[in-house]
Amino acid sequence: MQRRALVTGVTGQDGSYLAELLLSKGYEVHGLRRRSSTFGTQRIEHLIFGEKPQLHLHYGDLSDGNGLVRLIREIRPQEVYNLAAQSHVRVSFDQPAYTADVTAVGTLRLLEAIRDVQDDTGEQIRFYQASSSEMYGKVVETPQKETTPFYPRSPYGVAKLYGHWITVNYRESYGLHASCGILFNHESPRRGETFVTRKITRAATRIKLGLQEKLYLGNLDAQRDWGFAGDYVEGMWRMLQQDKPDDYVIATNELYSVREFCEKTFSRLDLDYQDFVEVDPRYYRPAEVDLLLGDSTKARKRLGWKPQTSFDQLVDMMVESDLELASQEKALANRDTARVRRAA
Ligand code: NAP
Ligand code: F7E
Repeated sequence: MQRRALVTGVTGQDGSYLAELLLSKGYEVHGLRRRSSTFGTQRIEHLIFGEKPQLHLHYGDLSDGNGLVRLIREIRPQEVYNLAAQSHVRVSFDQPAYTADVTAVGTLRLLEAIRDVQDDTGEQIRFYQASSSEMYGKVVETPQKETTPFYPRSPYGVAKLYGHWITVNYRESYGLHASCGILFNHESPRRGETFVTRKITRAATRIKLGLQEKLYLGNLDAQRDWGFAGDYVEGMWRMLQQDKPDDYVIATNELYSVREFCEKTFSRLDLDYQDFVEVDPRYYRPAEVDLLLGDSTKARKRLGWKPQTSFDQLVDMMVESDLELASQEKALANRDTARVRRAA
């Protein structure tokens, strides 16, 4: 029997990779999309257009509990992956209540919808919650593993901690097959452009082609455990294939600083980052997370999961993709200049 999955946050970085993975495994895949004045489906266009659309999109929002119940009743998924969130840490300081409503209470609304429909139909719905290493925040031990106490440092981290614990609580209270993936930072050419890695690869490639002069960043000394998003969605899927639900850290177990990410990216383009990168305190956060380093031993042992992409390969992949994007931008700019010259 073909399995059905619902992915919230399907238009985001992870949603697009997870949808591809599930489709490759033969799932019927449904995705939740928000209404927006623009399309917002760039990352999944290859899955929704074309001769045979593969991905079924539904309008919905984590702030609309009734809509979630209706949708789950209609789709009757066996697996639900909750990837939707206001996911930007810096933005969560500007929009703390909104972040709590979507990222924290939104998870509760989805769990309630699942519980309602599961009770009515008697069919099990397995649930994945996108928990985050941001919950460790001001870390109390290094590296961080499943048993490390949490100490969130942002409204986002606090909201994710609520989503995490309410998922654990619904598992323990109602016997839901609900698992949390505590994922450390993961990046890709599809990463949003305001997260630091993509901001760096986008700017460095534009600088290389003469489209930009400087790159303004905040704390260059912050250290992160950066993996490839395409590898991490495999871990999400594996969690829901286990007989028993549980929580797992997914990480590379390697640490680099923002400064090292800059060095690596610019040198890949034969440039010295020190000539182009400037610190702008506007990008500092009211409370910073200095270091996040994961220990993914449990996922490696129990799920047989491990990262397939090295740090260097990740940087190469992002630089190559953004160089192509910058070339297209340059070609367009040249064409427009030629058009203006002809018209003058
Ligand atoms: P992302 O690219 O920012 O995607 C977030 C997704 O959530 C988008 O599809 C977005 O829709 C959707 N969304 C936002 N608000 C919503 C709402 N009110 N109702 C329904 N959908 C909403 O994030 P990502 O990097 O793919 O991360 C996926 C999940 O993992 C997030 O929950 C994030 O917090 C968590 N996480 C990420 C990382 C990481 O390093 N990437 C690490 C740990 C945990 P639009 O496209 O319309 O904006
Ligand atoms: O920042 C520093 C910044 O925004 C990383 C989300 O996916 O991962 C992500 O959250 C570090 C921080 O990611 C700039 O201060 C310096 O220390 O790329 P980021 P994040 O905050 O770690 C976690 C695991 C999630 O769950 C989140 O959803 O880089 N930094 N200069 C900067 N960061 C940004 N964004 N922009 C700068 O200019």
